[in-house]
Amino acid sequence: MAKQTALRKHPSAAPQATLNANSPATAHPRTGFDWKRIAYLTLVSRALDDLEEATNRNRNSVPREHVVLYQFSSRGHEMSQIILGALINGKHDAAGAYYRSRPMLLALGLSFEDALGSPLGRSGGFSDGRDIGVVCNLPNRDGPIVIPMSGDVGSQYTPSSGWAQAITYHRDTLKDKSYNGCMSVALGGDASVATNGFWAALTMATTLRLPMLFYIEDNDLGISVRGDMQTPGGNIAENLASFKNLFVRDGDGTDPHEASGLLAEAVQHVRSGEGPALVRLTVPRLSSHSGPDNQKGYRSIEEIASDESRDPLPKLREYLVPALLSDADWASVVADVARDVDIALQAARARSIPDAATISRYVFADDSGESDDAFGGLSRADRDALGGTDVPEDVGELLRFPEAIRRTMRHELKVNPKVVVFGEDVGRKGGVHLVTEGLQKQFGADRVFDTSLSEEAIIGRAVALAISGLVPVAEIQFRKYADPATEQLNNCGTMRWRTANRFAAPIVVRMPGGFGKDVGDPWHSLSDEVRFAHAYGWQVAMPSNAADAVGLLRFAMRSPNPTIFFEHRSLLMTGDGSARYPGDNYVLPFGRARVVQEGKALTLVTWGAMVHRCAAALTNANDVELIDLRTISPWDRAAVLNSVRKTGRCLIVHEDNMTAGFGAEIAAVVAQEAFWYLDAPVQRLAPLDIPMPYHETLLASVLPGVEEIAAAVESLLRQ
Ligand SMILES: Cc1ncc(C[n+]2csc(CCOP(=O)(O)OP(=O)(O)O)c2C)c(N)n1
Repeated sequence: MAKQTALRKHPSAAPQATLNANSPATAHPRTGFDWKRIAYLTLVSRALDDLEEATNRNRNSVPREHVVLYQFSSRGHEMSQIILGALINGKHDAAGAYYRSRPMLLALGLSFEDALGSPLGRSGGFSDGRDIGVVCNLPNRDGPIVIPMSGDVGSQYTPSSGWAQAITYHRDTLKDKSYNGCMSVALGGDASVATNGFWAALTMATTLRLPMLFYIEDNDLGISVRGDMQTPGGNIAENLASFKNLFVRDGDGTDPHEASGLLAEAVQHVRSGEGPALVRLTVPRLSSHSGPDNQKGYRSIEEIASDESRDPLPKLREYLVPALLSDADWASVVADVARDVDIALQAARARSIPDAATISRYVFADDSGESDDAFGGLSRADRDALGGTDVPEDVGELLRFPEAIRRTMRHELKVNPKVVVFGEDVGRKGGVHLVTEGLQKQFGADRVFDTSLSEEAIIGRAVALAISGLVPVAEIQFRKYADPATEQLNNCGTMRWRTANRFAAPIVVRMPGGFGKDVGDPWHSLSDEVRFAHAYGWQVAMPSNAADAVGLLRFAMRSPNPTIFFEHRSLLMTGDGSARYPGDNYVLPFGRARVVQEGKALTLVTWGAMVHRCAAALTNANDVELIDLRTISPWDRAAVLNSVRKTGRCLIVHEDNMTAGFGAEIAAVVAQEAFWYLDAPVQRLAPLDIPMPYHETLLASVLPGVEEIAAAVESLLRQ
């Protein structure tokens, strides 16, 4: 049974005489709020839900002409969200929200036409018809934004805490006064408090005392599962009573007086710089979970009726009429809403169907100049001012691979105050691979910093920092440990596309992986780079040497697209990747392969540390063309195809799994595009789908070795 409005106050709550003593009927409307506007928007939200939930009985209904498959009603949640929205008014405030948050967006300035046009899948709006209409976003250069939402429950939290950290960086490090008093808020349901994202963000916000509010709308239901499955006893506010550095409030989200009091108090706490707050308000869910859900089997008629009696809308009317508005005033607000929503509906219906010819746009930024309009990343002017050349200096000293990366970050930190470098142990220790050694000492702990042990928080934070205009360079300690951040990584990669270029989060993720010096194991030696090549919207660099690492990392740090920058462990641990420093301005664009050795008899394609094994395997094979791809997204198809058209033979070597490894992609392209030039089948040499083992002997038995590569070359040459 859904919890009723039982009011459980946090024990440390300051006495709230007016909150408890006055029922909505007797309390005078709280000052400081534009209650008429709150009533108007609450009624608008209700009217939008009415339209979308109406069946064909209603001639005017939206579903009549277009099935709104993903309708998530805000009925019951809307009033307290709109009250909260009225408090989110700082120039650089941001909200991280979820599918039931449209009322909050209305309060932050979402047009009613967009609010209806997006669920209809029409052009314009949140996503130009690319994403479901309840997954919203709201760019705004002069006021609060809504960070692009995702379909994954709980994924809104770490970008929200990341935005709170971005506020502190702009305010304290870049000395931008317009960030003073700004805050971030994350909205979530009671089930979302069970997610990794919630706890990762809570840890971040409380340890760093960030200006962030967690607003939990507790309707005691996930889809069908009750709140006591998500947190013991079903009340997250009670359970967080003793959480350090967290101001907690708990109350009734259907009572306008109480809800406005608790939210105002929490917002004031956050804005004053005291640290984060969490407000849990109980609300009824007055509809099914979503369009396709009929509540059968998990909610009785009595339960539904009991929730109906908690509808905040009549309570709001009772609170405002006659104390603040007359009956006639209320009626006139109702009439205004009907008129305005109808105008919006006609306009939304008149919007065109999205143009399918443009569907591939904005997976990546393009050169049209329009990509610059997206909210996030460096401006074009900032990037141009940084300059750069793709011609390396050839007089630089010989550098090992880790030093090359460190030196590049050091230079970029020096010339660009928007660069921040962070990850687990990257600060005082300088990273477990010592790549960031000395950087914190030189640039300070606000620019080079340690994070909590949460990869989801590292990437979610990076996303928000990038949206705020910074250049985040996040380190994931080992490739395998990016697994917990998969959701944030995927959502980062699709952001530009799914918001139709309204937002982008060009982050750089440095990630060591692959076999080490005579050592491997399933955790520290995973390579699996193909997963990122397969993910949408990511650039993937796999440098084989120090000079390329410098140019590719600098390119990534100035790019409008997100990048996975793979640092091979054997190159971090040995002198294999040493090369001459190509200079502080060297920028190597992605998708340009390097011909390591020219030849006419066979094309050998590889990348990363395998480049060195392949080179060693060719000591007696002078006529083999060795191609180092350098990047696998994008990859230099032209270089490979031109070479194969010349040689007629192609061997691909990599350390990632054979099955569906990136070699499979190359082989397919070569087979399709250069079939008539081939004198032999395309060959691949890669581990046979076995995880990396620990003992040296076992490792050697799994990885392609120099002799094996030489034998494969020889065999293919004979075919
Ligand atoms: C990571 C993830 N798991 C599962 C789902 C499917 N799902 C969508 S909403 C939902 C329930 C969420 O409930 P709550 O957070 O309480 O919000 P409410 O819908 O009650 O407002 C579930 C399980 C999802 N979208 N994302």
